[in-house]
Amino acid sequence: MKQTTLRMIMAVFFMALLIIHGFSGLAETKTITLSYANFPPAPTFPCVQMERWKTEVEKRTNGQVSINTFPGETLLSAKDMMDGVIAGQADIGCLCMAYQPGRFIVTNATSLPLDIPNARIGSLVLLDLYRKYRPEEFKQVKVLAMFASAPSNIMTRKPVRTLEDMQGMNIRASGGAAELLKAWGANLVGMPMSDTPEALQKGVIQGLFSSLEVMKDFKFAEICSFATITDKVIYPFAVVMNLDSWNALPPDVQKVMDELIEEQSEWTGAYMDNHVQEAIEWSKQTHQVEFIELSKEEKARWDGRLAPLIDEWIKDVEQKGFPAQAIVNDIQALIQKYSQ
Ligand code: 3IO
Repeated sequence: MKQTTLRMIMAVFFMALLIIHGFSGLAETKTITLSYANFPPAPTFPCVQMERWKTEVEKRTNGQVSINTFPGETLLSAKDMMDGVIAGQADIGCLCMAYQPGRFIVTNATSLPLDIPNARIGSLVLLDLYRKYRPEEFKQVKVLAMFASAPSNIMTRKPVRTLEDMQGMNIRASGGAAELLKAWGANLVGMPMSDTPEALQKGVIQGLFSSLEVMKDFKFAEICSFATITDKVIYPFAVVMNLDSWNALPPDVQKVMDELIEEQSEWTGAYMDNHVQEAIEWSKQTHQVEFIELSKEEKARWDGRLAPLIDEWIKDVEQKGFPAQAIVNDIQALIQKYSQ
């Protein structure tokens, strides 16, 4: 009798174990699906980093999370990205902060002519700056990564060898980069990168000011036979997530994404720097693009035009109530830190 009772208790115990295990198994297999919106086409670097992040998250969560990516403004457009993510039209979105300079004042300070040497350092500087200041405009989202393009160069249909060559030319840029073009005397045309291929094709613009990998990724080398090397100013990007979507994630998934923030930012910068080199070679080989180096005297003239920009920015932004001088000092110190 005692034996039987013991066996029964054991049997009930093991059945309970099986049921509990079965349920937790079910919970594990229930996948979380997230949408991730992006503005440029799939082959470009913001989308390459998006696919890399998707792969890493899916792998590191053992398939618990599944990401659906939407490149090329198929879910949200370049300028709607931040508001679209806040409103929950996408769970995650990748945006270029230079397209809304007044909205992202602190992070866009990385687009001042402070000579960030490459995209890897730019990305690390930008992420640190964000983490130090935690600007108000990010309070409604979770930041998943920040990264920078490589320093910008002028890509044009006609050669630009002197400041005079650029006068009267319509050249496209956004944010901080646009201020440089104005200082050099070009006709600035402001628009997101996603609108640039059509504007170039139609002749609305005769060139653009951005990082050189676009010569290959957007095939701009087919139209722009010349690139003038300035190596000035990056464009800052952010990957943001809807706060409700973030708060609904289990802690282990949040941990995976948190641990990816810095790694993803640095990975993207390093990818960009390598890809620029590849695109330069491709543009020379495939489309005989001429890369123009400014003479020493000419470069001094170009740099001279930029000299007032930082002080003007500090004055303007101090008036808006930001610690502008401290922000500039921090960026310079961070460039030093990551250049060692
Ligand atoms: C950029 C934006 C989208 C796709 C590729 C890109 N390479 C550099 C940028 C920087 C940028 O946002 C811009 O508008 O030049």
